[in-house]
Amino acid sequence: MDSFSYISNADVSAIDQIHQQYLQNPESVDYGWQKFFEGFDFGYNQRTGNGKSNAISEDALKEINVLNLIQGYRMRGHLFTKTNPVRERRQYTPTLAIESFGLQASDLEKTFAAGSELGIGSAKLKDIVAHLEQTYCQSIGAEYMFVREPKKLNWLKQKMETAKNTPNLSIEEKRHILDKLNQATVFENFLHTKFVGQKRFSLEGLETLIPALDFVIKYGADLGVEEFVLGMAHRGRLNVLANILNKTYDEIFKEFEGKSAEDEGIFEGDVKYHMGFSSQVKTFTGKKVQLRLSPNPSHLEAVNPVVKGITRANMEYKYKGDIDKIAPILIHGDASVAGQGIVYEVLQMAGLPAYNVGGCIHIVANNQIGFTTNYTDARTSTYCTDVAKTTLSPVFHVNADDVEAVVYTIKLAMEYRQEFNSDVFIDLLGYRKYGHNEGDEPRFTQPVLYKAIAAHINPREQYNQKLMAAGSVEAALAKEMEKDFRGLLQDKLEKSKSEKLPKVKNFVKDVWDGFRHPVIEDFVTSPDTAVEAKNFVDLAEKLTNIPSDFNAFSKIVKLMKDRKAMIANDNYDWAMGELLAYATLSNEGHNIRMTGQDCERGTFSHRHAIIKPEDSEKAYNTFDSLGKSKKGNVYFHNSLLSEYAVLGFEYGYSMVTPNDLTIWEAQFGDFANGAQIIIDQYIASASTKWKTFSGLTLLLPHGYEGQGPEHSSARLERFLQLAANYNMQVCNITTPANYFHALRRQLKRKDLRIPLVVMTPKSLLRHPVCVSKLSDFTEQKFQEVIDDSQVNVKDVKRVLLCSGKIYFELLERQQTEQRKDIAIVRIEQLYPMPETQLSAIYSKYKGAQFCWVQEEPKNMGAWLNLLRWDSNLMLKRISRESSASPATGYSKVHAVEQKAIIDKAFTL
Ligand SMILES: Cc1ncc(C[n+]2csc(CCOP(=O)(O)OP(=O)(O)O)c2C)c(N)n1
Repeated sequence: MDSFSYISNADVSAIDQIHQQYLQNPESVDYGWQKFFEGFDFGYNQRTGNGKSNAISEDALKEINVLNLIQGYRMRGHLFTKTNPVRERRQYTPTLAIESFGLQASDLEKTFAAGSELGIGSAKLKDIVAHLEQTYCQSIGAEYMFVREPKKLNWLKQKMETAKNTPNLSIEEKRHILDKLNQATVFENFLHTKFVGQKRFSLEGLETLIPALDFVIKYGADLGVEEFVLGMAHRGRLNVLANILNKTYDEIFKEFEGKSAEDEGIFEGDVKYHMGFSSQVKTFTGKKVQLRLSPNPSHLEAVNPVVKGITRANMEYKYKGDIDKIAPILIHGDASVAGQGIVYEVLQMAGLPAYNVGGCIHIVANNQIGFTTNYTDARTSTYCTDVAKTTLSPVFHVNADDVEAVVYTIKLAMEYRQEFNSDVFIDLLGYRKYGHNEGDEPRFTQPVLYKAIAAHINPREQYNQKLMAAGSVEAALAKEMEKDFRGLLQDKLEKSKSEKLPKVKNFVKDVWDGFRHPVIEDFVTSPDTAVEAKNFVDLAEKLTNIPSDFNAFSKIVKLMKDRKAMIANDNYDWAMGELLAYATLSNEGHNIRMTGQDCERGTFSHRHAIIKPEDSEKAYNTFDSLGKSKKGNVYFHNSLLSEYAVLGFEYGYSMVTPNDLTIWEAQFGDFANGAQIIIDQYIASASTKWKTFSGLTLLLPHGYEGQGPEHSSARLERFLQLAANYNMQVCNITTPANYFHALRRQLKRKDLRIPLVVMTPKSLLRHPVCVSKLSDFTEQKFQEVIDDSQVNVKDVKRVLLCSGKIYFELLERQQTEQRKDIAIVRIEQLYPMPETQLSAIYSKYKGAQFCWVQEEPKNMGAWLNLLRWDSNLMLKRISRESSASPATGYSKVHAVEQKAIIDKAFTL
């Protein structure tokens, strides 16, 4: 299809029709037409003195052409900008020449009412074109006409066309920009000469990122932002740390010298361009702003949901829900923003009630290359930012050499974010002066581009020349700035040689003050998590009440009745154990947040935390029945169909909420594999790499019930393989009360928070034996190991050690065969291994044979990990044989395999 259609070819009668429609109801035609006919009627009436117009002359039609020209610039002007500092842009057709719109050079001097559409009133065509060229085709390319909400669209149009997208900065601001550019440039150059060949992922070619950030913080502060949470990858990170977050230069130099931090314990650190940092800075106009740069792994874009989660949690609690006081800034690479699916997942979250953070400022540090890969191999889309269109977020492509345009655009973006609380993108188009890192030779792969780059003057020099030419600064100023700053860096370098690195600080230290890394002693016994019986029952009663004016669905009425019966009969099921953990924690003032696919009801229909009346979709949170007993918020949110972004978000949320319980539930446990990056890079290793803490809880349905390969295993083995340094707790729990205590324990360790991974049940949710008594909740605490209370030690010849759901199958056989010679002992926590409790079991059943029974194949489940603990255990394994797939897809085969395991366990 031709990419464009022109009014000059339009059917006049069709326009007439629109005109007639407009005369009847102006609102019924498009906004552009409304504007046109307003002008047209006005002109016509002026000429004829007549109130009515019925026909359109050729002359008047040209007004439509001009209007269409204006629309053309708005829609496609970004294709014809001067935004690429080092390359010719691709050629797009048709162009925006007036001829493309049915206009000729002879029309240039004619006056058109359509000029009022631009806010300049009736104007000559040549002035209209100049206005459009200045607005849409210089250093800023605006993509925004896809924005559907008229309010946003008109706001953007009006802002850009009034200012002609032309910066208007004071001398003071200009000097400040020069100063920031000077810092950015000299800092890189200094590192380049002092630490030759060391990787730093230089910002050179995109130095204007530094004034851009400096000004977004300033403008943000002017508009009420008190805190920014930033996420970015390697490129330019050191420069941002030094020149935006004010990490001291000597600290950075020490890191270059390879000095380790004065740290004890299990902290292992990370390379300097992954570490997080936070500081309070003052804008150059004197306003205080809190900045936090989240640590990030090498996995590009993984930090995005984490930043959003941190922002959301602080927005909710620190800023009492004021969406305008805290804002996230994500800095992307051009290759990664186009290539990584997590970017899309995170964008899709932006407007959802569970994840909204009031809009994010996305900046793409676009150096037009990904490692050695050209954009032609890196994406199909025209721009690397095209994903922004999925959520109709405006995008501004800016020439990174034009620092004033960059500053102007960042201001516009910041204002847009505050005005509409939605996402906005800035594509900062520069280049990369060196290779991917400083040791890389870029001419292997981009010989032509790098010739152009070698001859290119850096943005600071360009700006300096521009200011000098305009008489805004004296010739000596830039030189002085450079000399002074170089001198300062040299001093800091000298200083850095003498001392060790100070202790690394958690980038949310203020939140985690008083918390520490775990040590072995922390796991000898679990903290007290029991609750008072009267309170427990009171909360249970309240939780099972349905408000009298709530027209509940009959099955919900029955469910609540059944739950009430559990209280009366003293046998609480899994759901009650779980919900009462939340109720009691809320009653003690803790907030609870659970998200996950379909978690409000629960995939297996066990939770029903949020219910709907029979005749409407209006949700009722059953925790509202707690009334005043609910002291902390209890939120359940069905998530979007994502694992990676959702888990990342919840991880980020938990990074700043040590006193709240944050939970992510996977639909089936193995779907967590879509979020493996978050599990590997954050949950398992963040505390040892970055000294950050989290008490995030993962609920992963797990158990072999003949449901096939995808729905049986939460891949317990992977979590156990990742487990070390007390980085997480991995549990496979068999009783509602123990689950209750495990959840409560998350907040009851005095000065520790550790992620908890629970293999949660499916069939056990309704298993008649999988119930707990009131006293289990009120007199117990978490039991890492549960011994067999039905056997006499002296009779026992074999001890079956097991974990999770298979216990109930073993128990059934033990009971049917009335076996007193076989004891079944449950290991409820598989990491940290409850060594003390297990030693007691070994001593107690000394002389008996110990077998490990698992339903997972030999190469999965806990087996291999058990060998890691004690190769002398001489444990005998009873399980499925090694298998490439977690489970059979045939339920009959499953039943045979399962029976074989139980048979073997009971055959001495
Ligand atoms: C998910 C992921 N895949 C691959 C890599 C390896 N890698 C590191 S940087 C890079 C190129 C990134 O290009 P871009 O996003 O344009 O950022 P730039 O380095 O050019 O600033 C690659 C492929 C990575 N870090 N993460």
